[in-house]
Amino acid sequence: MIKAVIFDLDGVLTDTAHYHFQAWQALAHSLGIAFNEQDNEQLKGVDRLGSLRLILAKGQLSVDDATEQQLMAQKNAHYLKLIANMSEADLFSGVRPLFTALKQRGIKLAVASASKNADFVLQRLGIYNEFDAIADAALVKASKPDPEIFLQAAARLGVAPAQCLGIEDAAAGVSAINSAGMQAIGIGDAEVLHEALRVYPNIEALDIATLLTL
Ligand code: G16
Ligand code: MG
Repeated sequence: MIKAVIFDLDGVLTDTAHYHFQAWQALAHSLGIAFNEQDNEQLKGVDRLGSLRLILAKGQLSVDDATEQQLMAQKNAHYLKLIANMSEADLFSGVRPLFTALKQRGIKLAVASASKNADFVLQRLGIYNEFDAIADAALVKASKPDPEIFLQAAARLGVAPAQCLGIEDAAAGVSAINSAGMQAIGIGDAEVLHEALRVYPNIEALDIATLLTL
């Protein structure tokens, strides 16, 4: 019986996954490294340093620590510009009704996001206060696919992992949910997210009755 739903943020509740892609692509191109949406699938849900290292490895580049810091700052400055004007209108449709339906059934809600910008985005979307717990990059050491962030969210909710359902748009995130001993729902491409129990093209398509029987 599901007692809590733990949502990924970027790509599940709003389209920031696309802004992350744009900012990483610009950085990769500035380094002379080819980078397209397919390459980006590997980066989804992966923290900032892990993402940078995947791009550098693709270009067979190695840089010192100071340069890594500078490149991450460059990407984040670009990303912050892209999200500066976000508002409640950027919340994916279907999210509010889903939250309401889950709350009516006494189900707790949490966020598990690898992003250091999660609080800012949640506030912009007007949903910061909707959650019983928020686990973000500031709280955990290990990046998805490690289960740590989902386990932290469950611990903060006081719900056993087996009674949690996680919703993710990233292959690394689905692996993290499975490793945490939770049920995984994917949002996006069924091939990319084949480790999930069920995959829906977007959050609006998600069928709550089915979810709650899992
Ligand atoms: C997100 C994105 C990733 C991004 C990571 C770190 O995770 O999916 O693409 O690299 O956060 O973001 P930042 O640079 O803002 O700290 P999630 O878990 O919300 O999908
Ligand atoms: Mg995501």
